[in-house]
Amino acid sequence: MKRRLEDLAIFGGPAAFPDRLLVGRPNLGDRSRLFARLEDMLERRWLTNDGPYVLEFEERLAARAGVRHCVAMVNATVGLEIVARACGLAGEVIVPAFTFIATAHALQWQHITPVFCDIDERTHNIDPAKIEALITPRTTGILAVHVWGRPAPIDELTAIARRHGLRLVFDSSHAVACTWRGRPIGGFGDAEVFSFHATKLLNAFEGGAVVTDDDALAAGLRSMRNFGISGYDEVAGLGINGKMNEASAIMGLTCLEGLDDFIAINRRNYHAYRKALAGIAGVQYCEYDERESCNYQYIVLELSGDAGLTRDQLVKLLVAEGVVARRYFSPGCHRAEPYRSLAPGTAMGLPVTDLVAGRVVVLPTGTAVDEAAVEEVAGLVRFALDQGPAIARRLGPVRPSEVYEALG
Ligand code: T4K
Repeated sequence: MKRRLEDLAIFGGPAAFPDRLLVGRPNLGDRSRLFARLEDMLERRWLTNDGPYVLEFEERLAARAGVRHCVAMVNATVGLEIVARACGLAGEVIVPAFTFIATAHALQWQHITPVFCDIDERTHNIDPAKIEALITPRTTGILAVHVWGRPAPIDELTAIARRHGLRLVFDSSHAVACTWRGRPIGGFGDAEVFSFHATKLLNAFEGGAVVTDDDALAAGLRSMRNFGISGYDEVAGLGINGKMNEASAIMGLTCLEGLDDFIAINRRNYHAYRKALAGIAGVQYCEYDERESCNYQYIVLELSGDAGLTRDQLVKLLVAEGVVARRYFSPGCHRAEPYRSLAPGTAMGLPVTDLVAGRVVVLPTGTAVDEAAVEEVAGLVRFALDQGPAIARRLGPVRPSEVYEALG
């Protein structure tokens, strides 16, 4: 435990985590099950293209999400691109800027303009009250995000989409195993897209899936995912290669079996952090609604102006200690290229996104993080903020580009 400023690594003390504690360490399932399935895959010599493990993964995911169709993809970004095509999205699509850049890129990559909407300061999700002013004759849909796995305002979004004849798709990358009003995320809007990237609750090394109850849409997704091929030597339309391979499905299936354990560990860490960080001036802890199923995959702090340190000062200090906290999602997509150059005006119009993006700190959790580590990280945060003004004076201002300099 650090007691004096000199104990802090940023001022020459030893790092609390010399081996580094990272956000996003993968959750790994049972290795023997994984290897047995991989052996079986090799025996079969069937490695991709609708193999038996992909089909099993799709079936289990569809059942868990309570939907008729699950179409596994190579990753969520390609899933978003394919669902955008299959839904006929074109022109402009309304999307929050407070999200991972993939949400916006999936549209722009297909020459669909992402029209950035501001967020709700309390939920970090798209603000439905600001959507209708952004609708133009070119608008074809809304792509909302369940940020941190906390459901987007589903009722309001559904009503707006209906009223204006828009498609509604959810980027549900964060929301595997979460519910809204007791119903699993996955069954809302026209379709939802999950990510199974290594850093996600459920990982398939890389992977994603589009889930939907719409039979025609599912058929379109399956076709587009496989070059539009409709049979031996027959191509029915335009498509791309969005297929998940068998090794990914095997990892996904194995992690699916461990999912409840992963969530229990995340939940334990969430509560341990909440207890250890309670009552620090200027710090707000991002809470989950425990009347719902939550996956607790993101531990998010928000630092306000009276925290004593700026967000970037705190993250730099943590990085020096070996705690590689992250600033998801800073800056908002509207301030990243190409959007900053394409539509410089939007930067002025997203004050809440800018505010939240300037405050957030994501701390490490997951199965690689035990309670002792949580205690230590929370102790560092508490010490740093208790000593905020003294540290800030000694550290001086920290520019965004300096925060991760120590990592090389
Ligand atoms: N929509 C949303 C809302 C998303 O959050 C994401 C992905 C997507 C769409 C797109 O989904 P995919 O197409 O990827 O399926 C990471 C992930 O790469 C990205 O998938 C994820 N969001 C995002 C939130 O985080 P970076 O740029 O932060 O990655 P990187 O390399 O810095 O790694 C993150 C942390 O995880 C580091 O602390 C290192 C650690 N890590 C990473 C990997 C890959 C490991 O410990 N082991 C690993 O194998 O984007």
